[in-house]
Amino acid sequence: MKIATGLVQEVLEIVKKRNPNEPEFLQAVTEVLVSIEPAVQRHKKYRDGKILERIVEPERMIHFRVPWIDDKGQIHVNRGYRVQMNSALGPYKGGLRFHPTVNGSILKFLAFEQVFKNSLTTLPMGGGKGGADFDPKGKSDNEVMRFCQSFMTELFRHVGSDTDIPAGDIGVGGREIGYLFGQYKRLANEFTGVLTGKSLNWGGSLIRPQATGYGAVYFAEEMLKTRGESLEGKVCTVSGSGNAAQYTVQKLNRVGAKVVTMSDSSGFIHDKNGITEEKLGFIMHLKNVRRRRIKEYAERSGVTYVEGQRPWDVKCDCAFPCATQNEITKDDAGKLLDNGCYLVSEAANMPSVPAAVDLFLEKKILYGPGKAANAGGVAVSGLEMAQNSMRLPWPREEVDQRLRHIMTTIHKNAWNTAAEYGQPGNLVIGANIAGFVKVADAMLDQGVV
Ligand code: NDP
Ligand code: 2IT
Repeated sequence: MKIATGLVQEVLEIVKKRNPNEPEFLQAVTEVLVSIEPAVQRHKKYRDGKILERIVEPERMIHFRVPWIDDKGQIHVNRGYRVQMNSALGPYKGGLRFHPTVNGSILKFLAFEQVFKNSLTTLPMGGGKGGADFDPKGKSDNEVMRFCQSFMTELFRHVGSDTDIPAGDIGVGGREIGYLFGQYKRLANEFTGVLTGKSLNWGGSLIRPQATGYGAVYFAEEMLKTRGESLEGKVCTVSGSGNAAQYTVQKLNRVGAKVVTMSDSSGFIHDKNGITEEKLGFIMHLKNVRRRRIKEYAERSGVTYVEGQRPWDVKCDCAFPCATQNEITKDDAGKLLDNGCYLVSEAANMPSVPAAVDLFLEKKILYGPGKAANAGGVAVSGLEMAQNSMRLPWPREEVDQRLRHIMTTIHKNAWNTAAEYGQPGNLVIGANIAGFVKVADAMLDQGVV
């Protein structure tokens, strides 16, 4: 990564001092600030308006106690959060993560990324993120419901369809959104689009479940087009086996690629013959209904299962990280490159450590950073909000076409911005500057707030 200088270095020092022991937040802020430095140097108005100093500070951050009772009658206490990062472009928008590792640093990094990602979508959404250090694994549906009800009992006073609209992320899928929505409706006495990712028959949008994965594949197609190529016949590795991973694999199959790996936090499966749509059906049932481990796929079909490892040393043309932050280390990036991988499209948020990103950029492979490549999820959330406001659902084809158009636009915008700043092909710089400029200009328009 380029070394920070001048103003950026000063702001990073403040961020470090104000947010001790928050490595993920610092990582995300450093990456963005270093790459937008040329825009800040070019435009005095951003320096005079103290945009960098303001943009790194959440507008509001809430954390709260979430007490709940398990099936045996035992009381548990978790910590819930909502980070309302920036509302220059619209109401706060971003997912909720339920995972035992959740803390302020992780949610602030995610909320920070969300601000620029949402700006790139072209839709009117600010950025936020929330969640809890609750682990849904091994909990009954009733326990998850009681947890969600307790969580929303506090959160409901801070959110609303024109204020802050949460959605899913790791550990929060259709089931959790349902329980959260039910409790919001009961407390607020209103049926509004306060959450996205809702079920189809009560306000959800077609294609929202698919959107993150489909979007990451559409983004990969746009990157390949710049070299006159397509995904047909490409061997792809995918990590994760949740929402983002499942629909990445589904779309990759449909465009003629071959997916050879998927994973969960216990290990990865390697199916040389390809995880076809039929085999994916088994994984979807395994993960979404039975909620078991990916290992069972290997046991059933006799393919390789590698315990405790990630899939990055498996030979591939294209890699789609779909699990979590920092899942591609510098070593992993080296292995990917040595094995001939020349495209990485990030469905997960910040899955590559900074040194891995540096390697991808240095080798000039096609690299789509998360805030661009995975923006399809929140983009269709934005389309769900539009449909809720109109009280009219759009057909599948319309939402899918809009999603495809948004991903193409994000790629074009990042590509053109990179060229404008003398870094052709560098989508990190392109996405960060393009996302930043819109937010910064809106902040200037709205005064010192
Ligand atoms: P899910 O909970 O549906 O799936 C998460 C997957 O990642 C699971 O396979 C899980 O394994 C694995 N995983 C989670 N944490 C870890 C970890 N610490 N180490 C290894 N594996 C892990 O979440 P999503 O698919 O929704 O989210 C995946 C990624 O995509 C996240 O980075 C999220 O922020 C990002 N994203 C999601 C969007 C959405 O709309 N859902 C939109 C944009 C980005 P296990 O089951 O063992 O925990
Ligand atoms: O990281 C993300 O963009 C998401 N988890 C989706 C957020 C949303 O509001 O749909």
